[in-house]
Amino acid sequence: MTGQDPKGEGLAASSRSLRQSPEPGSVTRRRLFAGSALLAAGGAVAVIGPSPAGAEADTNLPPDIPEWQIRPGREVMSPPYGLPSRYEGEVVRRPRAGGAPSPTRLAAVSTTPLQNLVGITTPNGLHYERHHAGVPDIDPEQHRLMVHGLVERPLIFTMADLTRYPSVSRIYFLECSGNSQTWGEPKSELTAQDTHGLLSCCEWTGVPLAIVLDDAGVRPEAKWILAEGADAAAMTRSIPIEKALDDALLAYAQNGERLRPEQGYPLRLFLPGYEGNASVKWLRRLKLGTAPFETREETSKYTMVMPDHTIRQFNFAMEAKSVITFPSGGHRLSAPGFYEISGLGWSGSGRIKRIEVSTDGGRSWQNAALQEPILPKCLTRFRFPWQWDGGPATLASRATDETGYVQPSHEALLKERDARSYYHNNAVQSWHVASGGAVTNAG
Ligand SMILES: Nc1nc2c(c(=O)[nH]1)N[C@H]1C(S)=C(S)[C@@H](COP(=O)(O)O)O[C@H]1N2
Ligand SMILES: [Mo]
Repeated sequence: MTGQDPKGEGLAASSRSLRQSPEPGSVTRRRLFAGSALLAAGGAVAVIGPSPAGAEADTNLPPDIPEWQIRPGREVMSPPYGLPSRYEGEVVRRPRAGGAPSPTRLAAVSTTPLQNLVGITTPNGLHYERHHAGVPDIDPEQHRLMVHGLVERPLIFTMADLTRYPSVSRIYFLECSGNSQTWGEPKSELTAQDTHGLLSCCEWTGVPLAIVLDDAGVRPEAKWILAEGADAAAMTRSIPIEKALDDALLAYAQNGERLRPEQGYPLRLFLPGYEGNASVKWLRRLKLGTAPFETREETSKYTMVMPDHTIRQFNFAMEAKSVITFPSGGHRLSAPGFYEISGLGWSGSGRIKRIEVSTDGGRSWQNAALQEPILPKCLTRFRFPWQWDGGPATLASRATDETGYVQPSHEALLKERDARSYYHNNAVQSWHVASGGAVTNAG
C-alpha cells in the first residue's frame, strides 16, 4: 500500500471481496444489528439481510462507490462561516408547542432541540431565546457599561476597557424559570424541545463581576445591584451583592466566539445557576443600592404562588432537574432490543450527584452512569443501558444534587406550590413508549 489510490481501485476491490465473503461481527454486534447490516472487521458495513426498499436502484450503497466519492466536493470557505449539513435541517430552534402562545414574535421564546443533541454543549445557533422586546442591533464601539450608585468611583466602561480585565471561561447551563409549563394534564404530542427546551449550556467567557466592583469600590451599605439591559424592554433585575461577589460574570463570549446578538451581544450579565431572567442581556448599567429595586420582573413576574396563596419573590437558584432526551416525545423505536437511554441533569445549587432512571413508570429506579465532566451549575449527561422487550414502557429520570436535594414528582411539587404557580417546575418528566415504538409525552 502506497497510501495513494487515485482511481479508488483498492477500495472497490475490497468492497467486492466483502460482498463475496462477509465477515461475521462480534456476537454483541450481531445481536444489536440483527436484520439490518453487520459490522465487519475494519468498520465497513456489509449488507447481509434483505436490502432496504429501493436500494437496488441506489448506487450509493456498498459495494458500489457513492457518488460523493467520485468527484471533488465544495471548495474551502464556501461558506466562510460554516453551517451544518443540509441533511440536519430539522435540528432547529422552534416556538414552544403546548405553552401559552406569544401574542407577538418580539416578546417570545424559541427552544433548543434537546432531542437531537448529544453531550452537554449547545451550539450557539441553537441556544434558546427569550426576548421581551426583540433583539437589539448594538454597535460594540458605542456600547457602554455604567457602574454607579453606592460605589466610591462611578465608572463607565467601553468593551475594550472591560476586556482588559482578567477573564475566566466556565461551562454553565442557562434555564428560563418558565421552562416546563406542564403543570396540568400532559399533552401527548409534546417533544423534549417543547417541555424542556428553554435550557441550553455553553462555555461562557467573561470578567468576574467581583473584579470590576472591586475597582469601583463597593460602599459597605450596598446590598443589592440593579442590572439593566439596553433593549427596548429595558429589562431590569435586582441581584444580591453576595452573588455579584461570588461567581457572577460580565460575559462577552460563548463557546469560543463573541456572544450571539440573541444572547446579549456585546455584553450580558451571567449568573450561574440562577433563573435565566436574572442574567440580563445587552447589559448597560449596574446600580448599587441598599435594597431590592422591586422591578416588574420581580414583582408582577417571576414570583411563586405558595400553598397558602402568599407570593414568594426572588426565587433565584434553579432546583435540581433532569430529562431523558433519548428516547423522548416524537422519537420512534424501530424494533425491540438494545437502546441507550440518555439525558441531562442539572442543578443551580452545584454538581449533580446521582441520576436514577425508571423504565416501569416510577415503580423501580436504578442509577444511570454520569458522563464526565460533572461540573457545578452545568448540564451533566447520563446514560442507561436498556433492553426494550417491545411492550409498553414508561421512562423517567430523577436527579439528586450535591446538597442532597432530590427532584420531586409532580404530586410532591404540587404540595409545595399552589397549582396556579407557573415558574420553577422541576418535576420528574415521563415518556411513554407504545408497543409499536412511538414515544409520547406522559407528563
Ligand atoms: N435585556 C434583556 N435581558 C434578558 C431578557 C430580555 O428580554 N432582555 N430575557 C431574560 C430571560 S426571561 C431569560 S430566560 C434569558 C434568556 O437568555 P437567552 O435568550 O440568551 O437564552 O435572558 C434574560 N435576560
Ligand atoms: Mo426567562
